[in-house]
Amino acid sequence: MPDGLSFGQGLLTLYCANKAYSSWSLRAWLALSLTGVPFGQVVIPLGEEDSDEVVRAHSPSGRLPALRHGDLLVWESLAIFEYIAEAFPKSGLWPRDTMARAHARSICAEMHAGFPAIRRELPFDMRADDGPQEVSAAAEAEIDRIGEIWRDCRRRFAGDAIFLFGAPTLADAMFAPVAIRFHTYGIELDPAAAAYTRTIWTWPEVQQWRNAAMKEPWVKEEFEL
Ligand SMILES: N[C@@H](CCC(=O)N[C@@H](CS)C(=O)NCC(=O)O)C(=O)O
Repeated sequence: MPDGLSFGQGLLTLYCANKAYSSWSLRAWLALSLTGVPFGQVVIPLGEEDSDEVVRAHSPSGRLPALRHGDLLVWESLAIFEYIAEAFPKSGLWPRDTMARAHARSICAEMHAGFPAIRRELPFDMRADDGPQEVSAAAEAEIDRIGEIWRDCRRRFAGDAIFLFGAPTLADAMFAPVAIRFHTYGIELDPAAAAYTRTIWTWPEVQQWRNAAMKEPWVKEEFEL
């Protein structure tokens, strides 16, 4: 039976916010793309008069992304990750090895819950070309911690491959937006972190998302640096 069909849930639709600004939407979109399964997408621009109402019609939290699979609705990025991994088990979205999988879940949870200085000082902006940015000591410490996460994963689980656990997984989807920030804001990185940042920036799916972001008509200064 093809991957996912046992769920029999009908159409998959991802509700995203602006591709230019929504790091959380990108994560869910990358996760779905990793399955290779066709899915629909609806982009709801934030910062418009009716955005709140339209988002709430599709996501009870009032935040995006949200994923509809037939009658089923799932929101919050980590819940979406777990649902997709469960619905498409053959796609290998989490590493197969138990220890690697526990590690991947830990770093995804850490990314999901943390790194407030990076979020505040380097807002996600797929179209940014502001050049090198000065950041606070708090952001520097978070950048160092991310470098440590990437180094540790690659050393322990990646072998010669370029993603965190060898083949691309949900962990790469989770860390992609921060690597994109490092690229677009010209953050100085050690060679290993710079190499992983390049891996993410040149990931064809990331470039596909960027091309769509470049075509979006909405420019919202409140979301930009
Ligand atoms: N914890 C949520 C965060 C989602 C989130 O903050 N989404 C932003 C877009 S990137 C949003 O919907 N913002 C709408 C608003 O704040 O009104 C998740 O993991 O999915």
